[in-house]
Amino acid sequence: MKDPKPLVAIVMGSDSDLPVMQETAGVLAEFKVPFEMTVSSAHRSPERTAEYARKAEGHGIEVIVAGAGGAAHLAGVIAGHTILPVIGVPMESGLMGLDSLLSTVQMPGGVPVATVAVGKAGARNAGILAVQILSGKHPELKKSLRRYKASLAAKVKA
Ligand code: RP5
Repeated sequence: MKDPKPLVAIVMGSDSDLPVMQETAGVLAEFKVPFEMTVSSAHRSPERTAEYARKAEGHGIEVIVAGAGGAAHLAGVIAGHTILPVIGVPMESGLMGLDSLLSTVQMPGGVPVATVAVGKAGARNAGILAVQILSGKHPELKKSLRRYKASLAAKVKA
């Protein structure tokens, strides 16, 4: 993409989430979508998280991807502070990610978090979903998405 300013924010609750959230970053890099990455915790740094979420739109961010594990409230808290679409990635955890999944997906009516699968597959899908959302405003991404879909089918055939 021509715009060098980040369009996607990847936020994670701990740097221990980085190996998983790198999957999201990898997809965005593949699609040449500029992004930024940061660590911010809903529980350990609540003020920083709220401020980051409130200011993201003003900084030009169009989609937020939030990954967290355990009592994973990060995506939901961010969604409470912004009108941007928020994609939640539940980490694998001591409870095989079930705690993270339920904490992320079970949002109250009125505050959606688009929750993807637990772990690396979910983090990768979060990146693809972010590109799909962006393609509404940035139609040049549609061509890349169609090429990507075709590559999936070609791999299955092979
Ligand atoms: C969550 O707690 C983080 O998102 C991470 O998945 C989990 C464990 O964090 P650390 O104790 O490894 O920092 O807030």
